[in-house]
Amino acid sequence: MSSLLDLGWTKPLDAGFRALGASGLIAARIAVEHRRGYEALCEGKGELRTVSAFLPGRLRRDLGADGESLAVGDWVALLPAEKGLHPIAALLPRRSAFVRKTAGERAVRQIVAANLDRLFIAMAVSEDFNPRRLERYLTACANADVAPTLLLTKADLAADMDARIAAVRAVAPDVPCWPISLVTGTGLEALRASLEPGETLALVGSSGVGKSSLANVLFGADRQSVGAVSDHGKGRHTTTRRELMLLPGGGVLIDTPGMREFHLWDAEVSEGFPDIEELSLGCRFRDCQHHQEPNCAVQAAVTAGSLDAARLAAFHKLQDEQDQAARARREKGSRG
Ligand SMILES: Nc1nc2c(ncn2[C@@H]2O[C@H](COP(=O)(O)OP(=O)(O)OP(=O)(O)O)[C@@H](O)[C@H]2O)c(=O)[nH]1
Ligand SMILES: [Mg+2]
Ligand SMILES: [Zn+2]
Repeated sequence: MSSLLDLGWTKPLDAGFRALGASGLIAARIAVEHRRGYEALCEGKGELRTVSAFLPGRLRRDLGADGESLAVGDWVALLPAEKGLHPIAALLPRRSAFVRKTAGERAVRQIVAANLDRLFIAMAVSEDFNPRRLERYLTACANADVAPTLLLTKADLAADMDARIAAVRAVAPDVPCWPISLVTGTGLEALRASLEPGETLALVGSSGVGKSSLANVLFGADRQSVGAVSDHGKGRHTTTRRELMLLPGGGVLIDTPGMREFHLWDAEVSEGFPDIEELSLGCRFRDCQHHQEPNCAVQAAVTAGSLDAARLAAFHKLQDEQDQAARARREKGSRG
């Protein structure tokens, strides 16, 4: 028998739910977002069931006024169903939100998943492998207070796994990094053993790296469609929507569509670069940008060979992106 606890229900959520005061409300977790509504998981007769829900205009406007929207992983209070559809009465307090800026011209904040405990960043050891992209994901994690775990997928295709791991360690010395292969079974036992009941996990990464294949292994069933070819990556996405599903041992996993690019939304870049942050304590100027300033400890580390110049360049690039985005937001704001 499954309950809200398996979905990640907590004491603070319970308190938030009770504080709403109204009777007849149903606690539920958003599992899928459709064009016109949502699927939510809730308790019914001692079991978990899926119900359809919609966001009434008033609540949508209230959330929108705070720059918010509803996302997969959110906890909500539902009203009793009207013609099979539950109106959403309230959004319960969010513990965390993993966000990105959508790709393309129209830059908007997109919540990839809400109320996460851990984020599995799936990166294949093959062509997909890219430490610079990893830095972006890790910076977003640090800003969202979500613990990252790197899954080096398709480990069976690695020509030199030690070199891959060394490249990861250079940008993420403290992040758990697990080689995973569905072909040889590498890493699966440890991954399963790490799952905690009631924990909320999400799988993110490029298209075709094996997220849904891995999700199916963890679900112990073919819940998610899987790409037919082993390395598509040419803009074809097999998974087209985010979906939260219950794991056999309790806890939930959110599978997500592959992301072609990962752009940060309103992030503090230094949080993703603790090594540079620490070095900068030795810079002469408090507000040193680590370019040409005199007595810059960060530049000194590059000269001494203890900090990779490419990593500092990546740091500067992300910071420029964030500065530009902040300017654009201010201009948009002042234009109304
Ligand atoms: N060699 C190898 N192939 C794998 C492994 N895991 C998955 N694949 C293959 O990779 C392809 C893509 O897998 P998916 O699980 O659909 O990838 P995805 O990350 O969910 O892709 P999107 O849904 O498009 O984001 C499939 O053909 C899988 O069989 C692995 O460990 N080794
Ligand atoms: Mg998929
Ligand atoms: Zn400096």
